[in-house]
Amino acid sequence: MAKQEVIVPDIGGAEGAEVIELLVAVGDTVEVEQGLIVLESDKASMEIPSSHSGTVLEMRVAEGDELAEGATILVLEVEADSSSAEEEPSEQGGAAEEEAPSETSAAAEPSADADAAEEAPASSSGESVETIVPVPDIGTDDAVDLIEISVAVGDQVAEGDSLVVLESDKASMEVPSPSAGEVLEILVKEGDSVSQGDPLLKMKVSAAAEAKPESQESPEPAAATEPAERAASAAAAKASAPAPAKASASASADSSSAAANTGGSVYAGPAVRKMARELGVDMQRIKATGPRGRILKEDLQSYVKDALTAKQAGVAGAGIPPIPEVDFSAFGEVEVLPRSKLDKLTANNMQRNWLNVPHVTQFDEADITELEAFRNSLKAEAEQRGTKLTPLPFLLKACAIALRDNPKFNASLSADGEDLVYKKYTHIGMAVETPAGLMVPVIRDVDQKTLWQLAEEVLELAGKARDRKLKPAEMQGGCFTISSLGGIGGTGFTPIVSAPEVGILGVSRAQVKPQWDGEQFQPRTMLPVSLSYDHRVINGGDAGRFCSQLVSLLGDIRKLLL
Ligand code: CAO
Repeated sequence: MAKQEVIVPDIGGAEGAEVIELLVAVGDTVEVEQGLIVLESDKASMEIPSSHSGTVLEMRVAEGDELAEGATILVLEVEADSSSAEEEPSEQGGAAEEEAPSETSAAAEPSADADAAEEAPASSSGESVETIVPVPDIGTDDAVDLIEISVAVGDQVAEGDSLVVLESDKASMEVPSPSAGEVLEILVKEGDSVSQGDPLLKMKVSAAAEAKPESQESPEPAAATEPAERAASAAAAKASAPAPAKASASASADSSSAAANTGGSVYAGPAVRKMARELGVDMQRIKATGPRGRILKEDLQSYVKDALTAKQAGVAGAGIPPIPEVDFSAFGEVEVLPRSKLDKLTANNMQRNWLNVPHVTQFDEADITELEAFRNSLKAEAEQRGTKLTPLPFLLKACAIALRDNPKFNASLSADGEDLVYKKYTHIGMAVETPAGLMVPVIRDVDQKTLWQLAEEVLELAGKARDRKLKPAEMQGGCFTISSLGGIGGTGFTPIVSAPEVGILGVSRAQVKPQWDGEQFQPRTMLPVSLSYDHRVINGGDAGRFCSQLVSLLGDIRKLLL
């Protein structure tokens, strides 16, 4: 057994490529050519394969690190005669010796480029020359698909601007312009299969710009190439080919791996992926408009713009697609009336609560036959008192007791979701329908009030709501809400929790129904109740107990005294 460092091979001159994914961990057994990490520069994403087989002893990199050629990725424990991706006899000598030789780099292989690159005559002024930009070294001899042409004839491009996008089954990469200039002719079309050295397009570039890369990029003697060829070589060298060297010829730029960080198998170039990751955008949500479903930079930009606009309008939800706009007048006469402020506020609150709270609704029926008999017996007294005794005060009283005995229903989640805030008071909101919209005044300390006090307060607050005389304080501090449609009708409904409260009771219209008493059916007045709750806080069992107790209290109002 021996230790073997695995290093970043020649990655086409991409300086400071970022580690975006670790594909192995300490203890893993890896094979030769198995992907170890995914690197991404602003031009390409690439999977770096292992040069040896063995067991990972030590990871030397972490996600987010910036690596250059030669950096150690990890240390393997290898068999003494471990196979490697390279055939150099000197590989066992250590990391430096494993490094793929650079003779296969684009700039060092003038022949392929030279074959492809037409020599172009210099312009009459001598200041600019025509040159052919070929497919650079793309780390494989196989043909790859040309999936996007990013420029048009006549475009002025800057050095480094993307000219075309190539994609193999393992990599997608942009071919940048070797220098500033004008696109004269496009020699390929989308969907073509191209190989290293194939001509892509003809450009007019300044002679000075063309001369620059020669000294910087090409190790070849100047005499070996004419200016146009040198420009082509420079293009290849600069085109951030992901894997020009032998060791990295199989170093696939695995776009799907990169995609995993931003949302699975999406079809996009590395620059777009990088931008999406920086912005924290899940790429699977982006509508692609590029060829073959490719996500373009413009698609990402319009996604972000839409998200921001929707957020400002308060309708973003969780990235939920908007409801399409319809021209209703196309189908008949319409009248458009502005919504009240209250309506719009309620709509926003409802949507916020609906989207934030995982709702469950528990249904039950209370036998309120005795309650109704008692309530009817008090009608005259209610009138004398100048009030009205509906089922609602009984419901308030019963809920106060159920809240006391099931304290989770009287709690709220803390803002960070870490704690539950148990309230030691029992303030219950009551939904009131008004011409202006829905209002929810809050009756305070329900547990401490008599039925008559509650009846008076229901009447008073409902009246104030309808007259729009409620003060803000009278609508704040609720722990729980009752929404009673009993006076209106219906057999059941699912109310929306008013977060940060965690429960709301819906009350529907009582009906006389046959109930089996063990021997025969009896006509009983049954009150349907529906308890919606925040399932982040309340479990089904909690809700079942709350409802059972409520039904039991309403079924025998003597228990309200206990
Ligand atoms: N079953 C049968 N009858 C019922 C009942 C029920 N569950 N609840 C009330 N009633 C009866 C009352 O006893 C009253 O009858 P009488 O006049 O013969 O006594 C009649 O229905 C009307 O009651 P009410 O609605 O005036 O009084 P209330 O105390 O029941 O309710 C209030 C008060 C303010 C809650 C109610 O008027 C209201 O606005 N409800 C609408 C709430 C709402 O819109 N919820 C939906 C919110 S989400 O969109």
